[in-house]
This record gives sequence, C-alpha cells and structure tokens, in this order.
Amino acid sequence: MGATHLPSTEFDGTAVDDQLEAEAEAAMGEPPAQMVQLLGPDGTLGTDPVYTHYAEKLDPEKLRGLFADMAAIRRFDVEATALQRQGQLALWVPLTGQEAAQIGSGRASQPQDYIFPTYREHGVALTRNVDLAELLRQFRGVSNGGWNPKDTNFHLYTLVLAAQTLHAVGYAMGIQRDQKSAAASDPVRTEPPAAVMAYFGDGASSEGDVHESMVFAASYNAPVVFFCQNNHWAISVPSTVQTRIPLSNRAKGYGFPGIRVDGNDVVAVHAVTEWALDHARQGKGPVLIEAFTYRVGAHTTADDPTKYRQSAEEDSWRAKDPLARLEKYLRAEGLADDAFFAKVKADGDELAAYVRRTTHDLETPDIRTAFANTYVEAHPLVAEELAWFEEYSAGFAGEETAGQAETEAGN
Ligand SMILES: Cc1ncc(C[n+]2csc(CCOP(=O)(O)OP(=O)(O)O)c2C)c(N)n1
Ligand SMILES: [Mg+2]
Repeated sequence: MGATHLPSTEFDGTAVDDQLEAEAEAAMGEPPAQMVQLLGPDGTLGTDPVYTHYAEKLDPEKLRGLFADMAAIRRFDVEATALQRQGQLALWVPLTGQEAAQIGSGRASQPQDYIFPTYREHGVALTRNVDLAELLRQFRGVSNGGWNPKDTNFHLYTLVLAAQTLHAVGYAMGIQRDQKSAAASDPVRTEPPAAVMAYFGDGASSEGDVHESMVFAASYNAPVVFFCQNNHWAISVPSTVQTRIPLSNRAKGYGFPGIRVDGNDVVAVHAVTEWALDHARQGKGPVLIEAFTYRVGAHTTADDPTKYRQSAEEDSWRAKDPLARLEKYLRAEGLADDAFFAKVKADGDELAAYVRRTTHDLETPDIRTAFANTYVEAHPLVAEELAWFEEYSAGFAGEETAGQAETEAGN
C-alpha cells in the first residue's frame, strides 16, 4: 500500500527526518547538533576526544556481556509479545530497537544509584537484576507493581508520562542532603556517592513535569541524569512535532550539559552515561542525555504502526540495528565466535521458557486485598464499597460454575 492510501492525520507529511532541526538551527545561527557515535552500523569502532577514554574501559568480556544482555532482552520481548497474543498478558510494551540505549545506560549505573523508569525499560530492569518474570506481573494484571524497588534500586514502572522525572529529582535532592549530613557527622565515611537516573521519552519531553524537574535539578544542582530515549514516536505522533531542535539542546536553557548519543550504539551509550553519572555523583549537577534511537515495533500490543508510518522508515532503522553492529565488531576483532553466539541464543531460549512457565503460574490475587490496603485503618466508605463488590461478585457465582463446566466438557 502506497503513502497516498495512509489515512490522513493532522501530522500528515511530517516524516521523521532532520530537515526541521536543520532549518531551526540555521535560523538561530546554531551549528548543527553533533551526535556521539563510536560503534557505527558497519561494526567499525571510531574515536571521540572525550568518550573514547570511557569506551576503552569496556574489555572484551564486558563487550560480550553487553551483547548477551541485548540478545536476552530482545528474546524476552518476543516471548512477552507472544504471551500477550495468547491471552496470558493484558498488554505488552515492546522495546525492540532500543536495546543498546537501555543496556548501555543501565550497565553504566552502579548498585548505589537509583533508577526511575517509564514503562518500556525492560532492558534497564535486566541490568538491575530485576527478575524479568516479576516484571510481567503488572502486565498480567495481578499486581500494582511487581517487584520491591528497594531490592534493586529500580523503581516501579510509571505510566503517567513524565511524573517520574519529578520523583527522580526529589529523590536526587534527598540523596544530596543525606550525603551532606552523613559527611558532617562522619567525615571518614567511605560509602560511594550515588546518582539518580530518570528515563523518559520524546513525547514525554513535552510534559510540563519535565520542565519543572529540570528547573529544580538545575537550581539545586541535583545529582540526576535525565535519560531521554528519542525513539522518534509518541504512539502516532512523530518526534518532529514535539521539538524543532535536538532535544539534547534543551539542557542549555536550564544551564547544564546536554548530549545527543547514537542510541543504537551500545559502546557510546555506555561511555556517555558513565561520564554523566560520574559528573552527577561528583556534585557537578544534572546532565541530559538524548539517546537517538527508534521503536522498531508497535507502541504496545494494542497499536498498529502501519496506520501512521511508512515501512521504508522502519527498514532504514533496521539497518542501524544495535545487536547486528556489535556482532559484526566482535566477529571482525575475533572477540567472539559461533560457539559464543550459539550459547547466547540457548540462554535466551532458556530465559523465555522460564518467563513463560512463571507467567502461567502467577495466581490471581484475592481482590479483597485491594480494599484492605486502601487505608491503614478501617474506613466506612471502603467497607461500603467492599460490601457492594461482594454482592456484585456473588451475582456471577452460578455463571462461573456453568462456564467451568463448559470448558471442562470442551477439553
Ligand atoms: C500524562 C499522560 N498523558 C498521556 C498518556 C497516554 N500515553 C501513553 S504512552 C504515550 C506516548 C509516549 O511517548 P514517548 O514519551 O515518546 O514514549 P514511548 O512510548 O515512545 O517510549 C501517551 C501519549 C499518559 N500515559 N500519560
Ligand atoms: Mg517515543
């Protein structure tokens, strides 16, 4: 089907390209935005005056680890999508295409750092050792969260766009104060300094919450890294509608560094994030990272991207695939062989089988616990609502039995 058959939207004709950015930069007399890239789509490693120093810390074992992580999370994504299609999950939010942005940044964080994700950061969750099966509890609708953030310093998913950026800055200001008072009471304290990382998308960047968090972060010099994954789409709205200038340039208006990095280059993402977290931990203030990447799949399993974008655009980004370029590099440099890639595949299949088994076993909680946990103490309104719920549920009792009998007979 050609372009002319696509349904028209108010954004019709605004393709994902750099044209608007270039025009806006020229009008302001700004030089074109530079994007940090070390590992190109052809699998060759370039250099950068600042970030090569950080990239050099990635020894062959770490590079193989980054590949294994990206492959694992992509395999997990395929399995979760299948589980949703088979009715085992209510919804799934795929991450395919964004593996390098997530694994590279997550692996650059340290255990004492605290991460605030959106709802798509499954790759970051993996790097923080969140049990990926637990991650599916919310998508199956059996939990309001799924994991205890205190175990991994990986906060619960936030579905209200950008709300977590405010939480992140507040948390970072808390860390700053804790560290100050700890230093005053115990000057020889050796605990490592911590930073906070706040993830959000190109669409969320238009929310007022992001502006407020950046103002506060700058005013209080909070140890926070804003990590924006510009995956070029906010459901059906292209990133060119959210901004005329590179999103990383917005940091200038707040007075802290902004860096655009090739979000499909895991080496560059890792290097830039490590630099930014160091900067924040050393008390030098916030940093904005814009990871230039692409959401290859649908927004969620409830979305159909063929309705609003061209397949040629998707193909052009598939050619920049984050896994393919690292595989090329590892093979060309003799750092990984067929046996390594076969093992990665087998491990992925094992992870998928574990996630599938565990998801099937997740039990539906007693919904009465939701009433019990609304307030600390008993509340007449909650008691009234529970009574209504009990009566309403009782109305289905006969139907359930009949339904079960039918299913059993059908089996
Ligand atoms: C405050 C708020 N407004 C609207 C929505 C509905 N919504 C959910 S995801 C989404 C698009 C977000 O795009 P982006 O920030 O680029 O993140 P991506 O989904 O691309 O990762 C919208 C509008 C919401 N969840 N919260
Ligand atoms: Mg987006």
